[in-house]
This record gives sequence, structure tokens and C-alpha cells, in this order.
Amino acid sequence: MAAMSLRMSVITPKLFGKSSACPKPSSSLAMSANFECGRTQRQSLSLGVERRGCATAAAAASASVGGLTISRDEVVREDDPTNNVPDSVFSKIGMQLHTRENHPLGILKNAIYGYFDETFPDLFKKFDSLSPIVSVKANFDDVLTPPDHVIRSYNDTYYVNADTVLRCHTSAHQAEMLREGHTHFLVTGDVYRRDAIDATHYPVFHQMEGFRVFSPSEWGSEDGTAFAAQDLKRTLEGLARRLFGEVEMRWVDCYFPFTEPSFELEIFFQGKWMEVLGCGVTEQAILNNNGRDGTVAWAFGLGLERLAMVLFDIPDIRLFWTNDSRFTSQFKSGQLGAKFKPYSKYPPCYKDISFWISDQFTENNLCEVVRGIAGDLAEEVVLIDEFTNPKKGKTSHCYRIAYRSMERSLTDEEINELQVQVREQVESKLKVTLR
Ligand code: FA5
Ligand code: MG
Repeated sequence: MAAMSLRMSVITPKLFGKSSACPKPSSSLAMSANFECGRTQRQSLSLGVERRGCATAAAAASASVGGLTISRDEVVREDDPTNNVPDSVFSKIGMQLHTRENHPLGILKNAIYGYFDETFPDLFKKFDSLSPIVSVKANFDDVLTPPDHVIRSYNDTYYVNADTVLRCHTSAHQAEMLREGHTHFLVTGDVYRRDAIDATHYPVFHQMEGFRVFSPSEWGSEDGTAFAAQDLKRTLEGLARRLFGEVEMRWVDCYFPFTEPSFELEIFFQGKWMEVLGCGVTEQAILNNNGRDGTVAWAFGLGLERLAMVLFDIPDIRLFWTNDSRFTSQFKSGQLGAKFKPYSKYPPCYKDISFWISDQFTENNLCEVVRGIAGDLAEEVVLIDEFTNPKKGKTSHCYRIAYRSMERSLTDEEINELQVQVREQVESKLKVTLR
């Protein structure tokens, strides 16, 4: 077995709240919302205008999660300015891909459970049917997210109303689990973010949260934080080795509001470093606020799709949602790492759109418009050109939209039709001037 490179390296120290620490969004990958990058320069669009469009499929009237019925009317309220959930996103609630035994996400979840059960018999409790609708307090305040963090914006998070969101990470359950007395747990679920469009980003994806509390007798005379950090890395390196064996990986120092120190693990995939998880030693305040003074803990949040893409050779994140049996029939319970055989590679169709942006323009809003019209046919939206006219003081952006179906060839006609709608809605909803 080739040696796995799992070394600590500091790539970019990312300072929370400092937009300058974030990579410039020159590629669509860099547009992703996450916790360590505070892109405070971004502005939300006034609510209620930037979204929806024609949903590609009619959403069901209700969804069910862990025995709880969630009705569409509770979650999608087009006339409520504090709500920004489109039907296309509501339709994913209750799908519970991670609980399907023969789905790559279910297979992966069970493999991770297997690792924890063997390494720490009977220690970790598992939860995978907690409702994705959570309070703003649970999603943000309880994990110490500052009031001005960009992830709280309507541009980055789906709000059901001013106090309730679709969880944007499984860390939303940390405090509640602690208050219920749990000290070792794994929480898996669907999470929701307004985000870029490309092969590794989707507005709904799955995370698994891991959390372990240590009592003073466990770290003894050592430094508690150092002890926990070491245990965390050992645990995750063991998991990575179990899942991947030989793949190139690296640790990157980073920042989360809820951990210190914080790290991310990256894996080399399709010629690029891809971030697969964030983790760290839990901020003491979270433990103190939830009945665990005097203890130390670690936490991690891993992206199941990202790991599954590497393990199963799945080239595009949209595939996880397809019902095409040419995809679903390739995966069987317990078969971790069966390589996906692409059943087709239909050609993409590219369309460019250029416009003068306004102050309110954001790329997430553009992506939401495109997804609202093209649904999963939208493969990627990339900024390909940008310039400012010094006389007019106006900035122009040109985006290339890649349309591609995983299932069939698209006709020129239908793409042209979609593009006409995209142009119309970009102009009317994003308040930009087409060129
Ligand atoms: C978080 O969500 C933190 N809650 C993780 C965490 C938990 C840190 C506990 C410390 C302690 P982040 O935004 O980086 O962090 O997302 C975690 C992982 O989710 C990423 O590493 C990536 O694997 C995955 N991910 C993030 N955005 C997307 C997306 N749009 N599509 C698919 N996967 C994504
Ligand atoms: Mg991250």
C-alpha cells in the first residue's frame, strides 16, 4: 500500500470575520459558503424577490422526518419576506438519502458507524432522523456564531422565518444533545445552504457531526486541550485510513466560531485539493453553557457527499439525487468503494450571460435563479470575465452557465428556452442591466 500522506500543514490561515482572508471568488468553488470565511462584503438582496422562479418539479404537500410531518406551507411562504425557501429545496426534505442502505451516502454512513463501533465499542450514540428545521439559536447562537457572520445572511442560509432556519450544519444539534446528557454522539442529516453551482456544491448535502466529551480523569496531568486535539486527529486519521487506505491528504489550520484550535482535512481529488471535513477542540463556553463545566471536548463535521465522491468515483454531486436505476443499481449495502461506472456522458451546453452588476448583486442569488429555472440541468456557473468601466463607474460580470443532463441529451431548443428565462429573471430579480 502506498504511504498515505497525512501531514499537518498550514496552507492559508483563515481569520474569521476578515473577508480578505478568503480566496477571491475567481472560480465557482471559491464561492462556497462556510464557517471559517467571513465574507462580510457580501450583501443580501432584499428578501422575497430574488428567488423561486419556476420550480422544476411540483413539490409534495408534506414531508416526514423521524415520524414528524412537515407541511410545505410551514416551510415555503412566498408572501413572507422573512422566508426564502424555494420549492426545489423543500422537495429535498424527508428524502433521507443517508438512511438508504443501498445508496452511496447510506453505505458510507454505515461504514463510519462501523469504524466507531469497532474502535470505541458502545461509546457513540447515533442520531440520523433529527428534523432539519431548527431555531436560529440552535443553528447559530448556541455554537457562538457572531451576530455579523456572513453565514447568518439571507444570502447564505435558508430561513423559514426570522427565528427558524433549515439547518446549515449538523453542529446545530451540539447544544441540545449536550443538554440531553449525551457525551459521545454522531448526528447525521441533510443540511441546507444557498451556494455556488458546480460539481462539488449543491444547496442540500449531508453532514455527520461527531462529538466526544472528556472528563478530567481522562487527560490527567496533560493539557486538556492538547489531549483532545491529539485524540481528535488520531480518531479522524484512523477513520480516513479505514475509508481510503491510500489517498493523498493534508491537515489545514482554519477557524470556526465553535472550536479552538480548528482544522480541516483535505483530500486530493480530480487534480485538486478538496475539503472534506472541519473539526477542532470545542470552545469551553459551549460546554459550560450546556451543563458540562470542567470537561473538554472535540467535534467534527464531515461532508458525506465529498467523501462519497472520492470513495465511489462519483464525478458530480447531482448524481446522489437521481432515481435513474443506471446509478442506483450500482451500489449495494456494505460495498464501500465500489467504483461508479459512468453510464453516459452527455455533452454540456454552455451559455454566457453578461450584465452590469448592482450593489446588491451576489453570486448565490444568481445561482438560485439559475437553479430555480434549470434545476439539476445546471451543472456549473462560473465567472469568466469581470471589468470596471472607470468612466461609468460600473462593473460588468460575464458568467458561463454549463447545462448538462446526467440522463439524456439536451436539445438546443430547450436550452435556449431556459437561457431566455434566465436572462429575464436575472434582470428582473437581481436588478442588474443585461449587456
Ligand atoms: C461546518 O459546517 C462546521 N459545522 C464543521 C465543524 C463541526 C467544524 C464541528 C468544527 C467542529 P464547513 O462549512 O466547512 O464547516 O462544512 C463542513 C464540510 O461540509 C466541508 O468540509 C465539506 O465537506 C462539506 N460541505 C460544505 N459545503 C458544501 C456544499 N455546498 N456541498 C457539499 N458539501 C459541502
Ligand atoms: Mg469548510
